[in-house]
Parts: sequence; structure tokens; C-alpha cells
Amino acid sequence: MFPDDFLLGAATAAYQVEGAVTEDGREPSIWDTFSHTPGAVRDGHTGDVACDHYHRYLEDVELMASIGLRAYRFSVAWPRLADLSFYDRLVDALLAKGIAPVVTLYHWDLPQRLQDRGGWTARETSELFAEYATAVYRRLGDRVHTWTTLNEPWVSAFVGYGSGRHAPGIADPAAAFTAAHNLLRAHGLAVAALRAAGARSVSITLNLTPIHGDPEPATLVDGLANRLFLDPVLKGRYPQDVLRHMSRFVDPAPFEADLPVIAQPIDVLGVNYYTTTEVAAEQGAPGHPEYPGTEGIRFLPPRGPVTEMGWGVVPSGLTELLLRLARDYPGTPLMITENGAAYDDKPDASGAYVDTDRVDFLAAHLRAARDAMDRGVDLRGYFVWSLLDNFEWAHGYHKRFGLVHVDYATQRRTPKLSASWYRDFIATGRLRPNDGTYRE
Ligand code: GBH
Repeated sequence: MFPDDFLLGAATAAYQVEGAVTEDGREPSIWDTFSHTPGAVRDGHTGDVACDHYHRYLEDVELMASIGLRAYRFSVAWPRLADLSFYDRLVDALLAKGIAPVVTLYHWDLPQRLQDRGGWTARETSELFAEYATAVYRRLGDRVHTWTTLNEPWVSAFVGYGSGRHAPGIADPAAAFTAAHNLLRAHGLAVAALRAAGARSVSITLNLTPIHGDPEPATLVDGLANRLFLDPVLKGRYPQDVLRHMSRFVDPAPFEADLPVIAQPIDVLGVNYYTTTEVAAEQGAPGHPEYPGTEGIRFLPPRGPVTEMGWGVVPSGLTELLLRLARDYPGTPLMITENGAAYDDKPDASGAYVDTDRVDFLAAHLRAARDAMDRGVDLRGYFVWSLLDNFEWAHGYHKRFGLVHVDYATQRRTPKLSASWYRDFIATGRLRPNDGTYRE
């Protein structure tokens, strides 16, 4: 049984669902540029139309209401700063249905104009982010309670600038560490700006993953994946071992002066959880392009069941992660801002999407979250990634995470079995005995 005020919702992100990329003064973002670069995204897919949510948001809010969502997590596109009226209308439509809007200010769609000046490797991008955050707050702050600065700065820095698999497509470890720092600074400056403007609940969302395996490589990868972001935000320091590692690529000495800015108190920590990571020390192993300097470390394939992304299904990793956060970073309430799975959904003879694999996945992770709460973790909510099938970044439209199926040819939405399962779960606040008894 989950508490009555536990926030159960679903999430999306602007570039993944909105489309309408040239409407109402929207300027180009790094994802427009990247997705239109031949070879960058599978089959040349782009977010030009996506789920056409920009035009169909009322239908989508109806869908949310029919599932009974208590909250909807969406992101505001910085490239729409010139005209935010879409979000005004979206927030009003949500509130009219009793759905709490949870706003993320940055889910990877940097204005291309700023990339042309260095993007996240340029220090001034952080100040510009805080100004943008203030402008959005002025427009929506009277109706939006929860504000999240950044979604997954690790991905922005290490996939955007480290491996180059995401926009802006740069592969340069020094740039990745500089970007990570400037993203953290942007977060801190935005927290201060949002508070000055009157915001009451401010957060950041991190993608976090328990690292298993040989102790030495596991500590290093944990530093790069998790502590590089957690420690500056929640403890006001960069971990010593991470600083030492970083200094192979960039001089981190000037970063330390910014720590007081980065460590502004937050009200809740958003956690995106998908899977665990296992590593082993192995001479000659190439390492991982998204973890600079991990030569000699092997990243092991998952042992048990996997989703369509190839990610291991490990619900116990969520309990482990939440317990670790409560232990190492006490005093900050937690919220699971993303959890979900891609599966190769196929309609049955009647046209229904009977995604029992996704139901099992979600139920098992909710059970894992509940376990952590029973063991003292202050967890305030859970959001499914995602409400809709959508543009899955470098994978284009090939990977489907939605509770609701989207036929991209017609934009027809069809709720899957997981949507009705989630509706029943939200309505009762209980998992049934057979829900999520998933074998890892
Ligand atoms: C999130 O990122 C994003 O916020 C969201 O936009 C996206 O659509 C969603 O997830 C689904 O991808 O290959 O086993 O080493 C996910 C961040 C970071 C999670 C890398 C998986 C690698 C797993 N991801 N991680 S593995």
C-alpha cells in the first residue's frame, strides 16, 4: 500500500513528443541539428513531428486523466523561450483535470545558438540557463509546484560530449568533464534564481545506477556515474578520487570555487532508474566511451532478462539505490522521476497491445520502491517513463517505452494493457499479489 499523497505519474520530454519545431518562434536546438545530420540517428528519424503533442496536448491530457495520473512530468523547451504560451495552456489543462504539473527546465534541447558559442563547455551557458529558468518561473510559477532544473546531466555531458552518441555529437573527454561542471553550475545558479523568484520545491534529476563487480573499477565507475553529480549537489564537494581521475583530462582546480553555488539546498532529489551496471578489471579491455579513462575495465552484459534496449531488468537494484541514497545523502526526500522499459509491442488479433512484460517490469519496480520505503527511505513519488511511445534519441522511433502506443503514421493513440494496469494501481494504491513477482 502506498501513502495517499504518494505522487504517481508519467513523464515525457519536449523534444521527444512535441514536434512543431518551427512554430510560434521556436528556435533550432542541438537536437534539430543532430537528428538532421546523416548517420546520427537510426534511419534518419527526427523530432520534427514526434507525437505532435504540441497540437494534440488536449487529447493527451484526456489520456492522462483516463489513466488517473496524479502528476505529469514534462520538460519546457528552452528554444521556445520567445513564446511560452503552449506551456501556459498545457498547465491549465492539467490543473483542470486535477493533474499536478512537474516541470523539468532542461531535457537536452539546448538552443543551437548557444551551442555555436560553445554550448555546455562555455561557462556563460550556466548564467543564461538561470535567466531562462527565471523567465519560465515568472510565466508558470503561480501554478507549478515542483521545479526540476536538469534531467540527467551525466547524459548531457558524457553522451553529448564524451561519446558523441547524442547532440551535440562531440567526442572529447576534456569537453565532457567541463560540460559536467558547467551543467552543475547551471543547476546551482538556477536553484538560487528560482528561489529568489519564489519557488517552493526545487530539484534536480540524476540518472543513477548501482555499480557491481570488482571493487576498484566499481568505485571508479560509481564516481563517474553517480558521485560526480551527487556529491557536489548534496555535499558541496567533488569526491577526491573523481577529482584525481578528472585531472587526467582537465584541470579541475578552478571548479572547486564554484561548489558553494552548486550546493544550493534542494527540496527533493529526482532519481531516474533503469538498470544496474557490472564491471570487471580486465587487461586490455577498451573501457567505455561514456566513462573516460576506463581502459582496462570491462562492462559486462546483463545476466538475466533484458528489455528491448538490451538493459538488464534488475528491480532489486532500485531498492539498493534508494537505500544507498538515504544512507549516504540523508535528509533529502527522493522521487523516482523515471522508470520504465522498452518492449517490442505488437498488437494482438483484436488490435490490443497486451504488454504483460511492461506490466511485470513496472510492478516489480514499484514493489522494489515499496521495499525501500518499508526500510525507511523517504520516497515521495514515482513516474513511469513514458506516457507515450516517443522519439527515443539516437534510436529514433524504434524503441517504445509508452503506456500508450503511438501509430506515427496516423498519430493514433492506443492505451496498452500497462495503461489500464497502472490506472487500477493508482486507483487502489496497491499491488496485487501476482504483480511484479518478477524473477531476476
Ligand atoms: C532516460 O535516460 C532519458 O531521460 C529519457 O529521455 C529516455 O527516453 C529514457 O531514459 C529511455 O532511454 O547500456 O546497460 O550500460 C536514460 C539514461 C543512461 C539509462 C545509460 C541506461 C545505460 C545502460 N540511460 N544507461 S547500459
